Amino acid sequence: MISMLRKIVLSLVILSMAIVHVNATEFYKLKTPTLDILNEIESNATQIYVSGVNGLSDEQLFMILDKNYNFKMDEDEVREAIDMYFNDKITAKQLEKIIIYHVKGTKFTKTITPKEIREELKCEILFLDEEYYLGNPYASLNLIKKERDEINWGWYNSPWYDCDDFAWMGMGILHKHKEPAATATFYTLVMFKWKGYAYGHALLLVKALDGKWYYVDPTTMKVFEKDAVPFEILFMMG
Ligand SMILES: [Ca+2]
Ligand SMILES: [Ca+2]
Repeated sequence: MISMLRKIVLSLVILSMAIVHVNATEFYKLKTPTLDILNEIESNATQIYVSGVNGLSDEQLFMILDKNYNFKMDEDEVREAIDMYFNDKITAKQLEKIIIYHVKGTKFTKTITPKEIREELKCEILFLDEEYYLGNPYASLNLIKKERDEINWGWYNSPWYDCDDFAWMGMGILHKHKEPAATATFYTLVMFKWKGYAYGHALLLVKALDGKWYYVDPTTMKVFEKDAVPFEILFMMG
C-alpha cells in the first residue's frame, strides 16, 4: 500500500515537472485549432479499411470485429462477421477464422513494456504501468461513441470545453472497462503547423494489436494511423 502511495506521489511530481517543461518550451505559444482545421487534417488521414477488409492481417480483421473490446470473438461479433460475409465484405476464409476464434475462445492478447515503447517513440512519456496489452483503436472509438452522453459537438468552446477535456473524457470511458484500461493507450499532447501557425491538440494514442500506432481523437471522433498526420508529440501519459 505504501509503495502504491509512493508510486502515485512520484508519478504526480513527475507529471507536474513534465507539464511545466512542455509549457515552458512549447505549449503556451500554440494556438487552439478550430474543429474545421482538425477535420481537414484528419479526414485526409482517415482512409483505413475504405477498400474493404480483403488483405487485412488476422489482427486487423480481429480489431474491426471486436466491437466490445474484450479481445475475444463473441456471438454478436460472429453474427456481424456472417452479415459481412453475405454482403461480400469479408471472404469465406476470413469468416472461417472468426468462427474458429469464437469456438476456441482465442484471446488476442499481446503485451508491450515501457522500454519497448521508448525504443519506438522518441518523446516525453510518463508511464503509469509496467506492462500494457496492445490495444484496439477501433474498439476504443466504438466505446467512446457509445458512452459519450456528455459530449455535444455544439459545446466545443475553447478553452473551457475543448480537445483537452474531450481527450480526458475518452480516457475516462476506456478506463471504466477492465480490458481497455489495461491497454497501451496514452493521453497525448501534440503540436502541428498549419498555414503558417503552430497549433496544439490533445487526443489519445494507441499501440495496436497489428503493431501500428493509431490516434483516436475524441474531439472529432476519428481514428487514423499515427504517421498519416503531421502531429509532433510533445508529451504522453497513461
Ligand atoms: Ca469481443
Ligand atoms: Ca479545455
